[in-house]
Amino acid sequence: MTRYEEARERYAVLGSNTEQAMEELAKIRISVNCWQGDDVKGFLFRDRDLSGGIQATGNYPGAARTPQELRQDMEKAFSLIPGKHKVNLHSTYADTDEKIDLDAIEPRHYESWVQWAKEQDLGLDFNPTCFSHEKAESGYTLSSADESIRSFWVEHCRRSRRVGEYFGKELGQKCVTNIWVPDGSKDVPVDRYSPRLRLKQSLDEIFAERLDPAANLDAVESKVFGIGSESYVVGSHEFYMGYAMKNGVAVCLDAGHFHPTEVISNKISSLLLFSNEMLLHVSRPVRWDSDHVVILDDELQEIAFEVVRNGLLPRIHIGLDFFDASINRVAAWVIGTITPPALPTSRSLRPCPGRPCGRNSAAARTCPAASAGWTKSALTRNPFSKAAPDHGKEGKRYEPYSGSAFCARNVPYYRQHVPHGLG
Ligand code: RNT
Ligand code: ZN
Repeated sequence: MTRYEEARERYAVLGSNTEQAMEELAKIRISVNCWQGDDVKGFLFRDRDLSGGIQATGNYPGAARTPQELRQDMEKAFSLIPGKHKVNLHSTYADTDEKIDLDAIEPRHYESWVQWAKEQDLGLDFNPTCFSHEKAESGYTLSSADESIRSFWVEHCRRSRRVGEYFGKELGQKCVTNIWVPDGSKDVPVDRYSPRLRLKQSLDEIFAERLDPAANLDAVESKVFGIGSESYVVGSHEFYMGYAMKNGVAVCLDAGHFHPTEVISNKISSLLLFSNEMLLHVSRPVRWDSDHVVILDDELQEIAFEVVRNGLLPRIHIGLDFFDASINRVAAWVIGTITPPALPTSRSLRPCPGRPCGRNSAAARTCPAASAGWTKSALTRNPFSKAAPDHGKEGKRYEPYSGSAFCARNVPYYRQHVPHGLG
């Protein structure tokens, strides 16, 4: 009897059908964020720094520099991730030689992405990019008091929705077009009301055009604070909750966008009583909205319990949102999508299943020498390493990077440099 068959029997005793569970699992398309591959730079404005109060820290080599490199890196990541998924694009990832600004984007600037998605059997999601741009320098975009700035971003978002609809129609899978704006202020503002009024007006203008709901789902993403917007964020949770409920758009809950002890797992069951669909940005805040690579921690399990136990899977769009430039970016995608239990938390700490190098087993992360090479980072710590002495032997099945993201030359996989063109 294989270990799986044994597990299947034991689960059956508890009333769980593992075959059925895996069938359900195979239907879930996770929207993998393209921006992990190049530190949120995009291709339209390569020389502009990331702004908007978000940061990709680290200087690990190998960030993608072109759409071709990014796609190649994502193909590598998807080759290590079971299932069929989606890719989440920002508008700045347009693949074009034209010098266009964000108020001029059109579906044709994303044709190569659609072509690639068709070839790879992937879906696509989309995001207007209201940051890293000279017109976002004041810290206000859709809520700007400067009409020329506000209308620029309205136009950008209107066009973004059309790109989303184009994706949905071309690929026969609904595209989620998610709006997040960084608008807010570092210190206590005199007037909290007017920017929110303007944001509401901008959203009304953006959503005025009716698009095919089978091809595009609009979502709006709130935040409690960002770097430089510590005291006031225009698009707060209450703002977007109210807007979404009244106007029939979806709410996006990002796990890193709430107070440190506030969890999104406890919001899903309320939100979906009043809204048909929602978007999750599965992220991992570490003390703040730090966008660490997702791991299977207690909150992620709790989110999954909420979604699955309440039968909400068909109404929830699961997207990833992390950008860690300090580790191997391909490995980051793999880790963040299959979410190995990397930390000894109360629920994820359990005896080693004895499945050497099994995918998605924490033990997989220590090959070939189970105890060698681990440093203090959370992603590197492995509570199981001593319990499974045969991991090293089994690990030899794996080639250095080109064969697997998990094992190479005693070096934890995410510390390896991945030059472009491998794989
Ligand atoms: C920022 C939001 C937003 C971005 C991406 C890049 O705080 O989480 O979703 O991370 O759009
Ligand atoms: Zn997000």
